Amino acid sequence: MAPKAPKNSTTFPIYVLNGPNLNLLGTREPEVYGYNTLADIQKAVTARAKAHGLTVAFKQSNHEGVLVDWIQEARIKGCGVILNAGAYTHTSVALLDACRALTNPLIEVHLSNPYKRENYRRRSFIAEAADAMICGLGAAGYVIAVDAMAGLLKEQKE
Ligand code: CA2
Repeated sequence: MAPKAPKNSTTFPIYVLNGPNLNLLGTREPEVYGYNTLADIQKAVTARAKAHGLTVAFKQSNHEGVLVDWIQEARIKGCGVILNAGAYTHTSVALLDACRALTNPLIEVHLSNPYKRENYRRRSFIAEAADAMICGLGAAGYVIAVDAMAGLLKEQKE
C-alpha cells in the first residue's frame, strides 16, 4: 500500500523546487527575471514560511530526473510543494506524472508571465496537476506562494 502523505506541516517542510537555469537568476536577463538571485529568493521564502510556523526545503536542479526524485520525496516527507519547473514546465510529462502522485498541495510558480511570451511557453504540463499557479510577479510570487500554501495547509487541518 502506498505510504500516506503527512499532513503535519509543523513537522514536514514545504518543498520549494526550482528547475533548469534558475541557478543563473540575477546574472542575466534581469528585464525578464528580475535582479534577485535564487539565494535571495530562498532567504525571503524561508523567512515568510517561518512567520507562518513552517519550514522549507529549498532546492534547484538542472536535471529532470533529480526533480522527479524530489517531487517523489516531497510526497512522503513534505507538507506541500511550490514548483518552478523552469523550461521543463512546457515539456515534461515525467514531472507531470510525479506531480499527479502528490497528495499534498502543489503551487506552480513562474517569475515571468509565460502567457506574455513565446507561444511555446503557453503550455504548462505542471498546471494539469497544480492547485494554483502564480506568475508574472517576479520573486514576490514565491513569497505569495508561501502565504497561499499556509492557507491551503490550514484548510486541510480544519
Ligand atoms: O518565468 C519563469 O519562472 C520560468 O519558469 C523561467 C524559465 C522559463 O523557461 C519558463 O518559461 C518561465 C527559465 C529560467 C531561466 O532562468 C534564467 C535566469 C537568468 C539567466 C538565464 C536564465
